[in-house]
Amino acid sequence: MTNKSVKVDSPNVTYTEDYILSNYTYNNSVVEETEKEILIKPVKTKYSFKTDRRVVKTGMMLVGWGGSNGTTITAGIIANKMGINWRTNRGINEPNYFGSMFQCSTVRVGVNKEGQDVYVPFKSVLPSVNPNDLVIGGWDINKMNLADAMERAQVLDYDLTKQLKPYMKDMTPLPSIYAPDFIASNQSDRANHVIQGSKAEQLEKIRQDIKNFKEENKLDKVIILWTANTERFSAVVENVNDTAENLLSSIEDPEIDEISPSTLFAVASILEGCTYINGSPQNSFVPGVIELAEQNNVMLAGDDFKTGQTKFKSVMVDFLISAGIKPVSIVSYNHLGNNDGKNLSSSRQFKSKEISKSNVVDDMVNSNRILYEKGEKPDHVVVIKYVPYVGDSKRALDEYTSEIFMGGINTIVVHNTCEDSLLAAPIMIDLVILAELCERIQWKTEETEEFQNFHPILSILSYMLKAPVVPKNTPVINSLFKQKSCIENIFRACIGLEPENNMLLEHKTI
Ligand code: NAI
Ligand code: DG6
Repeated sequence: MTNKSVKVDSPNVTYTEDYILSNYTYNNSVVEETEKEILIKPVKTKYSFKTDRRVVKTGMMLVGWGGSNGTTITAGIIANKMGINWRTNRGINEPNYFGSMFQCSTVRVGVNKEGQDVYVPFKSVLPSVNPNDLVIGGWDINKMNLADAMERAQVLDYDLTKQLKPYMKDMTPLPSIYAPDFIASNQSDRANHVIQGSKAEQLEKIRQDIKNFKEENKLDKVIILWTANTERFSAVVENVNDTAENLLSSIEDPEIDEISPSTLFAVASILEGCTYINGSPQNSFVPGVIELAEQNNVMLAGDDFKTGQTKFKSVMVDFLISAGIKPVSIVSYNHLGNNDGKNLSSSRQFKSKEISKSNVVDDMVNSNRILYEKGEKPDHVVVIKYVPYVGDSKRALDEYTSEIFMGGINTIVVHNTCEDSLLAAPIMIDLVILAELCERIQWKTEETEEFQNFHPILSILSYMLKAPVVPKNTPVINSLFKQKSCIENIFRACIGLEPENNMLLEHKTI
């Protein structure tokens, strides 16, 4: 598929040198429910979208850069940028971005004169950063250089790592914040590269690191992504981390321990005006962080990359329930042998992951009062076991048991084997590229005078996240189909196109 530019010819869309301006009517319905009826009234809201077309030099800083995900995303981007091919028993491989929904999926934009559907790369709908152009840096509590760390992770083929080593040997993570109470004790031998000092000094050091990275690489913006170990949940404590003001003063208070490294990174990012993404399950975004982001109008997205088992689940359960079938038991078992698995073999860190992997069908269950009574849920169990031998090659086994027609029981069993980090790396790329793009989109309605950004909590990125954080009092969407439609249709609105409705009426009214 060629990389042609996409342009919409419509009175509702204007292309200037710097912006794409679109007028868009959002159709929704307001529902009133009485004892006798459900009354649905269609409503229209007129939106204007303004997308900045200027794609600027962007940096991506990874917390946990020396880990399996951190080294794999770095290696993958370098291999793509340098066009490095490598040999395996099956022949010559070329680098690609498979697994990146934005880089490698397509969008239907209409029909041609012959009545055939026309698809364009999703990434061509709006101007975006090419992942090859991302400048990469980051932190790790372990000081190993990225070339050796890539070998330690044992994710990529031997011939590829051999060719990549010269590009990565001089990449060394910056020292990071280590708080032993937040990650598993089995990680302590990795912590040989840590920032000393009080929380306030650590925060200041991270802020300075971001400033230096930006300046040294002449970057216009930086996005920070947590791909370090899963931490235990932080307690949300009144007067400690419940408001932005309390959180900032707790950071200054040496007596207060309940501020996790990931929360400190989020605060540093916000204060430096950088979007922060949480790829792990812990609650880095305590209420004080969210308030601080809102006050500073800096974007946040989280929690926990949705890569394999959960992505499949958010398709499978959506399919079953929307087919009128009732899942009653979901058992998800997985074993893996990488450092993530080792960290998760500790109960408090496992708990964080268990929570993010367990709430992922709630919206689908709650959408169907024919199958489920209010409050009723399928049994849902998540098991994770650490088996060092299998390394990054995670084995995931799922059993879905459902009630079907006339008392029948249907059991579906799925077994998935895959390198976990090869699933995660393209999702991390999507998160960064799409977050950067979202920073350049503004909207207004007839009621609002000024253009403004999306809400700082970027729920639009839910597709890539297991436990999407959303603005207060707004729904959490886990269904993968709805999540994909959300991104696609918002981007279509930015170029004045209607949502994809799949009606294909032109083929049904001949
Ligand atoms: P990993 O254990 O290989 O890498 C984590 C890195 O973080 C290590 O190099 C460690 O030294 C470093 N680290 C720990 N605490 C740190 C801190 N405070 N500051 C800086 N660095 C620190 O783990 P992996 O496989 O790369 O996964 C990373 C995270 O992504 C984990 O939390 C995992 O649960 C999460 N995740 C991974 C998915 C996958 O498919 N690989 C999917 C969803 C989430
Ligand atoms: C074992 O569950 C380790 C975890 O880090 C997962 O591999 C990771 O969260 C991916 O989970 P999922 O459910 O998206 O495949």
